[in-house]
Amino acid sequence: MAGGWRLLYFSAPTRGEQVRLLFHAASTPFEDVRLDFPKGITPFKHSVLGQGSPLMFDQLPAVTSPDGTHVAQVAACMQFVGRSVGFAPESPAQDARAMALTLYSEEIRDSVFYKLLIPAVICGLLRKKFLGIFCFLSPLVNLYFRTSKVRASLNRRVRLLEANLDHNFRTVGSEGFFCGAKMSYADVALFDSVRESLDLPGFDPDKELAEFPLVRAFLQRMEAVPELSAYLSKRGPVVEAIMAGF
Ligand SMILES: N[C@@H](CCC(=O)N[C@@H](CS)C(=O)NCC(=O)O)C(=O)O
Repeated sequence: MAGGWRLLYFSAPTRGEQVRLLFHAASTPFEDVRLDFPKGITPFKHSVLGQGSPLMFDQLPAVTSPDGTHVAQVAACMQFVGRSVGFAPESPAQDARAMALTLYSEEIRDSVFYKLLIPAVICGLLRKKFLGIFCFLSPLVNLYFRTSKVRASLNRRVRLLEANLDHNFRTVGSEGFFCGAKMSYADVALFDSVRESLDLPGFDPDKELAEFPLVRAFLQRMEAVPELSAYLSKRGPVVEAIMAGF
């Protein structure tokens, strides 16, 4: 492939969405290849393309750079794009922090976001497909997926993020970002995973963030970035964006 950047990911604004946000934040044009879940990935797998597959591990997201380099694993995609478009700390030590924060963002995604998204989509389907007849099953779905326990687990993670924002302020003197003085790929990753988790049913973001003023201010600052707000307001809330596909 020659030319520009390309992102392969499912249409749903889930794990790979942070890469889209990063391209938007950096005002970097990219080919946003949106695949249907779950079959859209098949034509790109090794079983079909052999060594020509752009998917290192037959998973999405996958990024291809203008010189044809393919990168997999979302944290590596974020670092690769971030370093290429000027959204990465310059020092190796700060870049290691950015990577650590991006991996932690993925822990939030796996242990909170996806765990709440699945029951939210099931409840949404019960409402949409069955005209609300089976809505009475929603509390059972939430019980089965232990959603209140999962929601409670976000608190201790956000507390650690608050401590990391405070650390960056004390060491670098930068107010507002996680790593160094400028916005980096780690900020975009955490903005995505925390914002979208808090947007899922059952959370009251104001209440959840009441004891974390730095995280709250961080989310507000990121939301005000014109390139991000333009994209996000067009896209809409995550559950609605996913439900639109059913
Ligand atoms: N650790 C990987 C996880 C990738 C992953 O689980 N991707 C899912 C979509 S979010 C996928 O490709 N599923 C389809 C499949 O495995 O066929 C990463 O960080 O990118």
